[in-house]
Order: sequence, then structure tokens, then C-alpha cells
Amino acid sequence: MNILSIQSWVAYGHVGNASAVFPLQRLGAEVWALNTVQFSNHTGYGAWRGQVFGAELIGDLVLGIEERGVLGGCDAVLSGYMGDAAIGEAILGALGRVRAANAEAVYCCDPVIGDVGRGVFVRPGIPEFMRDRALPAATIVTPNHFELEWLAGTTVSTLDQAKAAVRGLQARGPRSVLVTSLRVEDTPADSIDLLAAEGEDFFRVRTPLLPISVNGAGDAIAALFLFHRLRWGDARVALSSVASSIYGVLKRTSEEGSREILTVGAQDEFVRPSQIFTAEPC
Ligand code: PXL
Repeated sequence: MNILSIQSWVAYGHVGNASAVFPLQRLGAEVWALNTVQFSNHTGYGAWRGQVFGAELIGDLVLGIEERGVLGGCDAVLSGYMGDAAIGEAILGALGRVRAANAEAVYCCDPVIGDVGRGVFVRPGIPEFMRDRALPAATIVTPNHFELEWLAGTTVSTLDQAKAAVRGLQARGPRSVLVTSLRVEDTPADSIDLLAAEGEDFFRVRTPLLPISVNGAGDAIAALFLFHRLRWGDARVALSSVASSIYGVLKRTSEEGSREILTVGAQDEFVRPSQIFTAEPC
């Protein structure tokens, strides 16, 4: 499996490509990683150094890969944190090149906009880009609770509202939607849900809420969901695998009191999760 992953890079810690690439490789995927920014650390620290790369860099790197004659072997494009909206357009340009070489290529868009508590944390124009430009091109979209509400333009406090919001997104393009960090009325206070829609079907998996606040878990979840869905061709199996792996990694992260996800230290959880959580139809 070959995945073109276009996301941020941080030198220290694990968000963006620094959260997504290693788990994919650990599972056996080849990752063609393009970095939209290189920062010292993630923006959740409030201070960071580094650069947002120009949109033309994305186009140039994709052209270089195309010139190797291998673009047709790209199974999927994965995008995440974009830096600015011009980079978003470059990502869609890259997707166009990939789909010209392989019409079957899947586009998994993690619409990184913000989070409950933090609000919108990306540059102006990016939320609208995700809604109006990226969503219609996506095969799979992986919003968190906050992003689902933003993209759908509704509040989501019940499962039925979540499903209606997801249906609204599907009507605009993606066949599959994975909602992360979902907390609705029937979610117990000590739990958190993942909700996946594939065509007409909905599946939900519930894991214990961990007493931690890390960045980049959503980036790993999107990557893992894409990988397992491509591998198994089944959203329910993919959802169970993702939930089990990410819970295992975050539990270890919590036990060690780390501010960064233990992407490397807990890597066996990507292959053999210690505890299995099964997604159920809902
Ligand atoms: O997890 C999303 C993300 C990705 N990339 C960078 C970030 C964040 C969230 O804080 O700062 C650079």
C-alpha cells in the first residue's frame, strides 16, 4: 500500500506527519510524506518556531514523483493540517495528478480546523476551504466533534443529530465519515465515542475517556482508519482496529504522564492492541 501523506511536520513530538507516518510504516505501508510546514513543536504549546512552506513546493514534489513514473501506484492521498488555504489548493492539485494516474485513488481528508475547548486554531480561509473545496473531493473525511459541527453548520448533542450532520457531509461528497472525539447525550461521562458512516451504515465504538490532553491523536486516527479501511475494505472492522490501537497508545501515554503521544514507545499497539474494542451498528 502506498499512501501520499500531505501534512505538517514537527521536529519535537507527534502531530501531523510526525503522528501519522510511523504508525503507517509500522503496519507495512509505504508513505510518501510531503510536509506542509516544519515547526519545532505543535501549536498547542502556544509558542513554536519554523516555517509554513509555499504551496508551490507541494506541486513541485508531486511533479518529481510523477517524473519517476510511479504516481499510478499511489493508493491514497491523506491530508491534514494545511498551514494556509493556498496549500489546500496545491493538495487538490496533487490529488488531481494522482487520480489522473490512478482513477481508483482514495482521498482521505482530515479537516483540521479546531477542537472543542480550543475553538478554531487554523488560519482564516482554511475552514471554508475544507467545507467548500476539500469535502466534495474526499472519499473519506474524519472530523472531530467540533469540526463536524462546523462543517455541517449545526450543533450536535445527540446521536441522531450526529447522524444527520454526517448525512449532510456525505451528501456533499465523501462516502465514508469518521467522527472522532464524539460526546453526545448518551455517551457516559467516563467515555468517548468514535462514529463511522459508510454509505448507509453507521457504526459506533466507545472507549474509556483518559485523563490526558495531547495533540495529534486525530492525525493518527485518520491515518489508521484510512489504512485499515483500505486493507479490510470494511468500515466496521477498520473502526474497531483504530479504536483498539489508539486507546492502547493513549493509555500508555497517560500512564507515563507524557504531553506527547507515545507513537514510538507504544508502537506494538498499532499491530497488536492490548485490548480490543468492537464497533457496533447503530
Ligand atoms: O493535530 C493537529 C495539528 C497538526 N499539525 C500541527 C498542529 C496541530 C495541532 O495542534 O499544531 C502543526
